[in-house]
Amino acid sequence: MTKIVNSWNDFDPLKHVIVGRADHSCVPPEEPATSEKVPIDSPMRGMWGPRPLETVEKANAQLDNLARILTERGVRVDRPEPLQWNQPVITPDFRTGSMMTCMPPRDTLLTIGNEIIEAAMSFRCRYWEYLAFRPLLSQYFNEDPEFLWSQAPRPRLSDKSYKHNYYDEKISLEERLVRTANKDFVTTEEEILFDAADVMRLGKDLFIQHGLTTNRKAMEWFKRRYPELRVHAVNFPGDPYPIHIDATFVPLRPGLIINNPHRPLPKAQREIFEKNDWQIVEAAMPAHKEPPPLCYSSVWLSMNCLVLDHKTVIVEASEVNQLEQMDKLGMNVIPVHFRDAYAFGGGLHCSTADVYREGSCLDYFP
Ligand code: DAV
Repeated sequence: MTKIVNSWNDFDPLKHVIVGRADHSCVPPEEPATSEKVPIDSPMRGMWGPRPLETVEKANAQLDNLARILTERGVRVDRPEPLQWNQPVITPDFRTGSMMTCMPPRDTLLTIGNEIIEAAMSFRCRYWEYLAFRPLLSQYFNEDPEFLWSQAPRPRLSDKSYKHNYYDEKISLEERLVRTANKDFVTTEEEILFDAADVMRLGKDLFIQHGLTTNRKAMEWFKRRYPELRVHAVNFPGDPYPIHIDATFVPLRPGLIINNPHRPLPKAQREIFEKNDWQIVEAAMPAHKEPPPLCYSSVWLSMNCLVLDHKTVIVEASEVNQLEQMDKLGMNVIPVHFRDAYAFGGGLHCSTADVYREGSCLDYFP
């Protein structure tokens, strides 16, 4: 029996990781939590159903290539078992026409030390997504006597969990920004809701983004569940669609974070970093003006990198500005083509989930 699961941050040496798969991915029908995210002028409005096979194959080729590169560097890589996502989800509380994908494992699985938590996600179409990871989690449970396998309280996702009419076609970008500034999001405080990708782990501290996919009740749950850790709510008023922290605020090594210049961390929230001599650097501008077709995420997936250790980072190969900045920041950069996977839920960080990194729970903000 060996120790399989251990990870306290996103930068200590990576030894074991899950890389997503795009098989059977669908564009989900609109639902209260997602309609908010599809911009009004997007050709994706109103569309749903299986994604074109050719795009699935291209994404899988890049995911397989990422897995190969990691394996060659000595990282153990596991892959989920996708379900047939083109099936409705029916519970006593809701019904929706299809599921989505299991591609961005970072949204579903949160590793804190020797524990992996299946997140309490707010999208109805993602209700069963954790099932794709169950064979792996079961295997870790059998192999590692210290592995804690957890699930956050399952949300019901009834109509009470969302603000209806929150979404309105006529709402302008300015109004969206006012909503973000006022912390007025589509979810209510009816139940605990969070995506794992809203949680940035830095040892003893968890920085959790309050936004469209994570509510206040989730913060309260984390505080009670982990009394030995410090939980900080963070928010980025510049983001009209605040979903996930990993294209906004990305640690590269102890003491260094890159921050999306369009979504700066507010002054009051910067204090804890500055007091502890952490440097917050504005991330380089994305190389692309638009995300690829049928993509939910913004061009800022440019900064959604996968850090392998304090000196090594994988960056998307066409993101020339980000590559150059990483180099200047003293990182060895491994460029990997990954844009074909973006539409399936995100970049290099999104598409992976930590199983094992060396290192322990350090206090970076004493
Ligand atoms: O900028 O659209 C994407 C993050 C996906 N995990 C964005 C956030």
